[in-house]
Amino acid sequence: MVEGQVYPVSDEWKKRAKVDAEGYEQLHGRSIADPGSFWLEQARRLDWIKRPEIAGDWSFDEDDFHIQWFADGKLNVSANCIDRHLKTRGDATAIIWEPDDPNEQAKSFTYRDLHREVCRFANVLKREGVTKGDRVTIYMPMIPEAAFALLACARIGAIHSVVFAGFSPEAIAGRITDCDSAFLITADEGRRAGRTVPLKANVDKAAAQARALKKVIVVRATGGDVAMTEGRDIWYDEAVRDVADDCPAEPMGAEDPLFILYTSGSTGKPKGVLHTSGGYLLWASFTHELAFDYRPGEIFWCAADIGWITGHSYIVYGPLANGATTLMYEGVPNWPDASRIWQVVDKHRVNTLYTAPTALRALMAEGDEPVKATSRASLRLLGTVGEPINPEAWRWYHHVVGEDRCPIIDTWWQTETGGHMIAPLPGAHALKPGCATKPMPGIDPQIVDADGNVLTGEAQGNLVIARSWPGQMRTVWNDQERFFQTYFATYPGKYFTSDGCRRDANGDYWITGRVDDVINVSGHRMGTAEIESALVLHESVAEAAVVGRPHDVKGQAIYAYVTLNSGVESSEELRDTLIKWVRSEIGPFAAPEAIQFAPALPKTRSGKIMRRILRKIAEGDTSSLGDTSTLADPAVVDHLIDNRIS
Ligand code: 6R9
Repeated sequence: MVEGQVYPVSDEWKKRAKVDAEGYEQLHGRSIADPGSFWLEQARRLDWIKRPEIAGDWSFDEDDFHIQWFADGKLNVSANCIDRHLKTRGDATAIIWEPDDPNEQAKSFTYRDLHREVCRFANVLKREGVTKGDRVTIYMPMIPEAAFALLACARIGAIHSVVFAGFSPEAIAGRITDCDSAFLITADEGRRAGRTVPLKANVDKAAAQARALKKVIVVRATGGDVAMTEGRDIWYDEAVRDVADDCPAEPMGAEDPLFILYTSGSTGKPKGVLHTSGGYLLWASFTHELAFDYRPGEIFWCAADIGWITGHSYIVYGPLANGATTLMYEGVPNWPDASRIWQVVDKHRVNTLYTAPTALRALMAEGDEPVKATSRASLRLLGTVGEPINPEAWRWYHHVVGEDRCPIIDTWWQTETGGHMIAPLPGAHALKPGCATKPMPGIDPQIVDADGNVLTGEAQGNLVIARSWPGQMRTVWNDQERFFQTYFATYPGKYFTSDGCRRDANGDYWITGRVDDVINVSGHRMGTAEIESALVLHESVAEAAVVGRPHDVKGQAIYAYVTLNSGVESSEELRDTLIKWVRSEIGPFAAPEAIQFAPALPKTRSGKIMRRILRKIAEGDTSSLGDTSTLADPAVVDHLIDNRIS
């Protein structure tokens, strides 16, 4: 990594930014010295039905473990994202929607339009029997109705659980069952890069396994032909015809659940991360305004999918809470050609673009011409999220895309954290390619060694957060014990992020990547254990071990070692079958790039698979396998090296 390269805050940004270096020091200082009054003051950015008088009430200690924020406050999240803007910004654009196909018409919705659409959606949900506290699964393409559906749930106090539209029927069924969701919202089909995705057909397959499911609401998106099950499925466009345009917003406790979002961890089963109403919305709004220096009237484009936390916090909740204009894009950055993302920037005069390093690497591979063919004059700020950004991609983004005039906000955070945790503020922090720089106000990061000793000054180790913040997840759905064990047992009294981190001499934080068995493929977070579980479900497979290896565009690619049941012969055909199997068990993005058949896996004498060795072999770095003396059978390793897939 090139060190020492620093991009100071420009004079222009020093002048125009809401928070400068001194302002940041003050904000952060106060947030740590007096969190109670700091957060009660910040709480004023929301519209409360009952204003809270207590801020954080939490303890990470096992015998008194609890996390609450603004617990005596009452509000409604959808009213905060819509109704309160009607008086001053009713005719301002809330959502711009850009379709997959550039020849189709874009759409836009003012805050007043959004109010009507969300109220009508909420009234349909109510009529179908959805009530406060019910779980509603949302399996939607990137169409405006996806945002309406989230906000409609929030309006009536239902808990949404969005399942990314790339997930398979098996994955949907597992998530429906885990949170006992009787309702599901989907579309006939999705569209991406000119292809259709059979969403309703996937839901039908999932429904066969998910007995909790009672009602399916289907939005007509493509007009494609789909089967409807009498008594269970209804068309949204028919249901919405005769509902009222207004729907009162349900008063909710600040700690009432807002949504569940499933995410991968180091064990097999995805965890239902639960976020609540007041703290989450405050955090989404606060971080969106600060990190992106957001001002009314600006066009904000978060090019993520609503199926991930980034879409929840920075397409829907953060921008709309701030009265922003948020752009929602149905397609992919490089279709029909490598200029598309920049054409969309020009077409809608986007001011801030927030995307993932993997997308930038894919675009960078197409050269500078597709970028230079566009103007991009509207851009003033760029952001990245999802994985560490390599300095080469960072510099390309800065120099070619932003023409050296737009700061890059490299935001480190997680599904669990609700919003940005470590990120530069554009008017306050000098930028370094690949560095997330400084903690947001309220965030108290520490670097610890394996024994939990807190390291000071320049240091490298595991990243923990020493105190709660409003956007912190509150529990794993239905599994408080797992919540505690996963995040608070490793380093008592602290939230363990599972990321490695280095702090440099300036006190800037550099995220080095996961220290658990979670891999990041094109910004999709996956547990290796999840892919292994899927592989061993196949009748031919006895055992599987999955690791990530570096990939130029995707960041990491999936490399699987598979031991077959006795009597089963390995073949190219079986390899293809297993790749298809994983696609159908989890989703296309989880398909291994390489499957190596292995008669045995390297294990310790106590039977633990030595993943460190498997990782090295997959990377082709076999000269430094480290200590193999604890292996039960060292000969296994030679066989693996000889049969490595390059
Ligand atoms: C928001 C999101 C979380 C994991 C996280 C870390 C990695 C995210 C990063 C980053 C380095 C950044 N990560 N942003 N690593 N620099 N700016 O991505 O949530 O899908 O839960 O993934 O992603 O490893 O632990 P999620």
